[in-house]
Amino acid sequence: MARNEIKASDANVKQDGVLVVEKKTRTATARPPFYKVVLLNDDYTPMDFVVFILKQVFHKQHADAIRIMLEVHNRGAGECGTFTRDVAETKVEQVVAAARKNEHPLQCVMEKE
Ligand code: TYC
Repeated sequence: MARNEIKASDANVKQDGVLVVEKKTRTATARPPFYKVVLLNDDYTPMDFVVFILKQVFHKQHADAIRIMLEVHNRGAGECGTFTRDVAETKVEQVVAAARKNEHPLQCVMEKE
């Protein structure tokens, strides 16, 4: 709808023959952008470590952690969750920090939805 078009829901009243349009205030809040956090496969990071990360950082149940780890292993990448930008950045940093501390090459990235 064009910006200045009068909506049926606007409260329209005539005062002295003049149409007065009382615009409804917008109440809907815009959804903040969300980011997918994605784990990438490599040939060296142990499967157990990836499962540990999925449980520790992404709060996955054991069965879900195994399923996501195998998806990454078989397909090359897999989604760990969707978060606001700050939370996604923190998760990526936590994964990469834990991986480097344990000398694993595991990569984790975020993608705008
Ligand atoms: N491909 C790894 C292996 O065979 C396992 C792995 C899974 C690595 C998921 C990274 O994000 C990953 N040990």
